[in-house]
Amino acid sequence: MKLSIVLSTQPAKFNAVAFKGDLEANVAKIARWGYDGVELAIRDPQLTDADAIESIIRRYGLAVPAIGTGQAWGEEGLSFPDPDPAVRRAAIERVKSHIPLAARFDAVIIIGLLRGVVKPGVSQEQAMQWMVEALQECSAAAWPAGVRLALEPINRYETTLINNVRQGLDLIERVGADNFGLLLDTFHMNIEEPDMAESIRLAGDRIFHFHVADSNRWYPGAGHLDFVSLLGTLYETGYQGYVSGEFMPEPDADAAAQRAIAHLRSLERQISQSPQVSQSSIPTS
Ligand code: LER
Ligand code: MN
Repeated sequence: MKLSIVLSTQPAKFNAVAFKGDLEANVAKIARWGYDGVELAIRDPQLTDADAIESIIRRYGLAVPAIGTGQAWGEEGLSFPDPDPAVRRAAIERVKSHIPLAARFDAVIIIGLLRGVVKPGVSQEQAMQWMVEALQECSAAAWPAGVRLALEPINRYETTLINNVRQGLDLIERVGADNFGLLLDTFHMNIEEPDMAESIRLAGDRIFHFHVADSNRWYPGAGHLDFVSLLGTLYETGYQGYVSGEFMPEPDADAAAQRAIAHLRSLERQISQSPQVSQSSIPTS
């Protein structure tokens, strides 16, 4: 099982990112605890030193399976369905600006809250249309670099645009790009999916990335989700990617990260022995 954890490269308000601040110190700890990768949350690639980030991460032997873009919404208000065309354009250009770094690491670009919310005066259908057009443009720009984009269904309290897997699959149809898929997050799924395992099966080979948090958005093991069933079902789909921790820094970031990996590794044998999974279909670290 390949495990990663979300790490922010710049200060941000989003509270389910456990690690912020000194990049090298955080990368060193994450590697020492046994993670295989770090998922980078990057607000604006132009404000980061890609060579420096790459050299630190490679020095510690970690992979970067995904790059999160939501801080451009959280900190700057950029989004695909904004009524202001300049904001929509800036959101699209911001996603495109992640492509070179994503290509270096073979990382998926995450479209979480950057897809936005429906603002007053904009209809749901207009917002959807702008989002589809933006995703088509970004997927087309990423294709020559071999980069994939993953949209994350997010619970209803954060957006009305794509809350569940079924809507995500309909969106994939509308976007019509082979390098566009889904990121499933167990926290959002626990709120929105009638049957989480069934939704994982439904998403199947369109799952490009996977976030784990427990039912309370604390580290896996702190709530009541059944990770043996969920991850067993994930690997049953043929998923070979990373399982990435995105949870609250509770009781503190270090404890949460260590408890998460201890819990998930302790379940590995059970997951591989669950009826639907054969050992060979779980990617090894
Ligand atoms: C980001 O991955 C996420 O899960 C969202 O809750 C962001 O608000
Ligand atoms: Mn998430």
